Amino acid sequence: MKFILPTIILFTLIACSRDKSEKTTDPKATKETVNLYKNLKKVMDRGYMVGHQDDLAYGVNWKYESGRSDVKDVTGDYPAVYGWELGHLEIGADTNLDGVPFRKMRSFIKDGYERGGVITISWHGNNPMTGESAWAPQEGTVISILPGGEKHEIFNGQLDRIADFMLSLKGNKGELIPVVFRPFHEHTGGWFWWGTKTPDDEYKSLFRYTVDYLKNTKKVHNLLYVYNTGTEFSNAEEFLKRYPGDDVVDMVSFDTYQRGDASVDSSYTRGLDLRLGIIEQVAAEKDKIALLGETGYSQIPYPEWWTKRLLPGIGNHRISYVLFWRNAGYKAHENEIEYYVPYDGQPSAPDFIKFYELPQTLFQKDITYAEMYE
Ligand code: BMA
Repeated sequence: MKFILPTIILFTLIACSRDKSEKTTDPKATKETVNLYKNLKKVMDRGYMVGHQDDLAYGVNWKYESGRSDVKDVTGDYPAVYGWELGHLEIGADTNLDGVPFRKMRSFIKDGYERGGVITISWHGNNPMTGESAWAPQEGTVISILPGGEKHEIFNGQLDRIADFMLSLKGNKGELIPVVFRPFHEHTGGWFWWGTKTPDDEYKSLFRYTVDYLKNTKKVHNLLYVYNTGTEFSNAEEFLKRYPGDDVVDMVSFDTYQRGDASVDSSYTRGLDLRLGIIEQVAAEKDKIALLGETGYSQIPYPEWWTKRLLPGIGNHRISYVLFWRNAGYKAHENEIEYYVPYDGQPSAPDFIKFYELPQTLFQKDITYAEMYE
C-alpha cells in the first residue's frame, strides 16, 4: 500500500513531462505535425539537420533537372531540410518572386517529405498596403492591414492564398504535409515592411492575427510557427522584444550571414556562438525548439569556411537544424552571383564533405520518414 502514492506521483510526473515536450501550440495539429515537433526535439540528441533553400528546383548553372541538387552533387546525399519561399503567392502569381512555379514547388515539397525530409517555408510577401515588394517598408502598413484597417480585407485575401497552399500539400496517403512556417522573419532589421518601421506591439498583433486566422478561420493545422529575428540582438531580452507569445510560437530562430573576408575575420563565428547560446536558453526555458533559420557565406570564397568558421560557431548548441540560403547562381536583374552551398568543383566542396561526414550533421540519409513523422 505504501508504494501506491509514490507510484501515482511518479506516473503523473512522467505523463506531465511527456505532455509538455510533445505539445505544439495548435491543439488541433495533425498527427504528422505533432510527430514532427516531437521528433525535432528528439533529433537534437543526435545533432542537427542540415537544410538548403530551393534545393531541388535549381542550383548554380542548372534548373529543374529531375532528382538534382547541388548538395547531392557534392556529397551524394540530399539535405534533411528543404526550404521554400511563398513570396508573390499572396498576389495570385503562378511563380514565386524567384521564378519558381508554385505547381513545381508543391511537387518538390512532396518529394522531400516522402523521403523523410523536413519542409520549411518563408514568405517575402509584397507590402499589402502599397503593393510594392517586401523590401518597401512604409510606416502605417501593419496597422492598415490589421482588423479595422483600410487594407484589412486585402490582407485576409492574401492569407487565404497562403492557407490554400498549405492545405494543398499532401503526402501519398492524402495526409497534410507538416510545414515549419517562418513568417515575418528578420523583423529586427529595417528592410522589410514588417521590420523596425513597425512598432513592437503592432508586430506582435500581426503575428498573432496571422496565426489565429490560419488556424481558426482557415482551419490550417499542419504548421509549426517560428519566431525568427535577424542578427540584431545580443541578449535574451533583445531577442524577445517582439515575441508574440508562447501560445503562438513553436520554434525560435534568427538569421545571420557571414560577410567580409572570412579567412581573417572570425566575428561571424563569435556572433553565431553567442546568439545560438541565447536562443538555446530561451527555447529551454519556454519549452520551444531552437533552429538557425538562414545562414551562409555567399560564394564561399574561403574554402575552409565550413569547418573553420561555421562549425565552431554551432559547436554543441542544441538546435534542430541549420538552413543555408539559395544557390541562385547568376542573378541577371542584380548582376550578382549568389550561392551558399558548394556545387561540384567549387573550391569549398572538399571542406563541405568534411562537414557532411561529421556524426552530428544530419543529412537525408540520416533521417527516415518513420523517424520524423511517426
Ligand atoms: C534574398 C535573395 C533574393 C531573393 C529573396 C527571397 O535573400 O536570395 O534574391 O529574392 O531572398 O527568396
